[in-house]
Amino acid sequence: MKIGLGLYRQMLNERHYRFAQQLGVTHIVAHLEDYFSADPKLADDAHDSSLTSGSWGLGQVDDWTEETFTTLINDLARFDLKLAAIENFAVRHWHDVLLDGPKRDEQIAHLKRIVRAAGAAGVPCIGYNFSVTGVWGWTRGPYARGGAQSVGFDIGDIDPDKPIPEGMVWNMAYRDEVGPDHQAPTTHAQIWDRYQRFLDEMIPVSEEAGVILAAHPDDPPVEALRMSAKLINSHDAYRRAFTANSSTNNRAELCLGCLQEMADGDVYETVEEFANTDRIGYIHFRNVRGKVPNYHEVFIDEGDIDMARIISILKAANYQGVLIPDHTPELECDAPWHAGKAFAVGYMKALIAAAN
Ligand SMILES: [Mn+2]
Repeated sequence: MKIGLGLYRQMLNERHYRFAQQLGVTHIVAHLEDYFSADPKLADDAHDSSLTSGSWGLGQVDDWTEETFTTLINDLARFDLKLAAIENFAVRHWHDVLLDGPKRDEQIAHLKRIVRAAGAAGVPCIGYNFSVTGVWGWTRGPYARGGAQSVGFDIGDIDPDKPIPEGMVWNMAYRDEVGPDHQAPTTHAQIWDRYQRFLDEMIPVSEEAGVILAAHPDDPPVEALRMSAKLINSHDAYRRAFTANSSTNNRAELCLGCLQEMADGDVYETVEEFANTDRIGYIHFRNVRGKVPNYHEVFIDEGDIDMARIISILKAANYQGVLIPDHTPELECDAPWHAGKAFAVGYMKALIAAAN
């Protein structure tokens, strides 16, 4: 088992590589796009000025080429860090794959070029979230220990059927003007058909390129939001994703928080099953209290999941992959993002050391 740190695009700089190295993590999961405008949790992080300062970084990434990936891998190597995965395609890469729009085939061809470039550079894994709504519907409040600000999902606090304006996916505009009309609803059958075609075309390329494709579950894992059906919103839906394409290049970006939030299933049984069948790309290691339709994200050591039990299951399955801390509640200090990650990583290191 290895511990990594997820870094957003504006954190891909020397300062954050040193931070990771000082925490004792060995791997980085990198986001190459800026999601700060879309995600309320990240929008708050963006106000933490300690995130953006650094002497150099990857800079603006317009296209994802072999050179982009090689530059990142070489930068990390200077700090004895390895790239575990790229997390998420950009919305501009694949909005019509998600929506079955007119540019769908063109965008699939581009995604294939990205996967081949990643493979040529030595990127082992790309995580993705096959979702029309993206992360939407959270509320914020003092949900974690000591009143720490965190995110939650409370179905009574939102309008779950609020329509998506045309021109948006994942809370982000993919063209200059959005609306005035609303996007057509996406049914359960439609999202699974789109996903099946995505797997059919992408997994063979991922095998040739030697790049694992790892699916994050829906967050929040409800049936539908904004009139768009969710794809991986239950333990059984995750299993169905692997039945849809049996290649072991088809894996999970296994988010323990989302798994626990799901209405069905047992998080320990599912983790054991996926670890023993080579279905884990990498793991988002976080904790939560409650399930859909009402739950709160909490500190790693206060939620419903027994994190030590998860580590012992992974150890028994001889899991050799990477775990990264995922969202954390904000610790009240000048650098809430860094403090939250440092607390989670320290806790993870201790759990692994104790298991060994
Ligand atoms: Mn996650």
